[in-house]
Amino acid sequence: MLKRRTLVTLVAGALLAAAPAFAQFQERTIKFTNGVNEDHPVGVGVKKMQEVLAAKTGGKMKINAFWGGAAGNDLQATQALRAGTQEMVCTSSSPLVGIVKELGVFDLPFLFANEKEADAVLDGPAGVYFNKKLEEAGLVNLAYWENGFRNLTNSKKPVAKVEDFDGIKLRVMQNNIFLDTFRTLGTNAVPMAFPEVFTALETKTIDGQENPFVTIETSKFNEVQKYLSVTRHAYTPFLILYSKKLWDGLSPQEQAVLREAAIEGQKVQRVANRQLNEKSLASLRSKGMQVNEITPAEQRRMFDKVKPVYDKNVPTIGSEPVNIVLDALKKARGG
Ligand code: TK8
Repeated sequence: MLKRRTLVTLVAGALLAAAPAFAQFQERTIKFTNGVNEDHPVGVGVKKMQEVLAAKTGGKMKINAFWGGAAGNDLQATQALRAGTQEMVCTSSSPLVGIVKELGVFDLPFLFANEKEADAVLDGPAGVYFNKKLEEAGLVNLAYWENGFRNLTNSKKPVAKVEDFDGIKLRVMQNNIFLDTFRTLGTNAVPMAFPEVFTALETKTIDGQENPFVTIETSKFNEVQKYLSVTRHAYTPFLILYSKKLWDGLSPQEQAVLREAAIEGQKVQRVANRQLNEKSLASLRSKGMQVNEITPAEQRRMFDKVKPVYDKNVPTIGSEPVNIVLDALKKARGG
């Protein structure tokens, strides 16, 4: 039997031994904002990040997450990161083209065919290339997460073929390539930040919008949208950004643990998103949305119609990022 004093000494010794393990970490509360709601798989990824941080920093580093655009839109948040007044944001790449023009590649219509291609591009040298561009703009990208393939919804009419886009007043992200694409397809496209979309749809200021199934469902757009068309016209990745200004003030251990947490988060987030994708489509149907599948032939017609968008926008994006992505795609397609 251990004497009481021995036990106390042992426990105290263990505590002392444990303390230096977390000495490289400071008490930090990291502000993280995004536009989707917490039941989006981004919530699964953030929860994972919180768990990793709790375990690896002895609870010293914490993420305080704001959902549903409650703390402003993603572009404002990204500017706050650059200014060093906010730590983190999860944002689509598209609203950031005014900051990093090279990201416009991801807005080119019908670029990726499936998630496998997206992963191959983003997790390879192309992903590293964009991370470098982001860093030059004051943004550290910890990982690429997934929003998914974007699909059209509207409250006006079923859209099954190219001609049906005509006359729909459509919200697009704050992004010239999306504007160009959807104007070319015949819609009256207007740029708008994500947190304003639900109300604009509800008040019929706009007829439609485009987002992946999971985002449509978790943002409840089905409550104000009748028609869903499976267009899969773009895959615009989520970026998990950290303010470079604030990043540079972190210890190497803090930086390493944040990167690790974002990659652990990526794994579970992508899995959750992909599992939910088809379920969300079924669920949107059962909640009353009328779904139009787009035939491959019709998707081809859409692609032919928006081809001029490539010619017009590639010079602005730059041939370097476009070629890097096209090369990565070629490899992914086994060519
Ligand atoms: C969420 C946005 C959104 C995006 C958009 O913050 O704006 O339509 O697809 O999912 O990043």
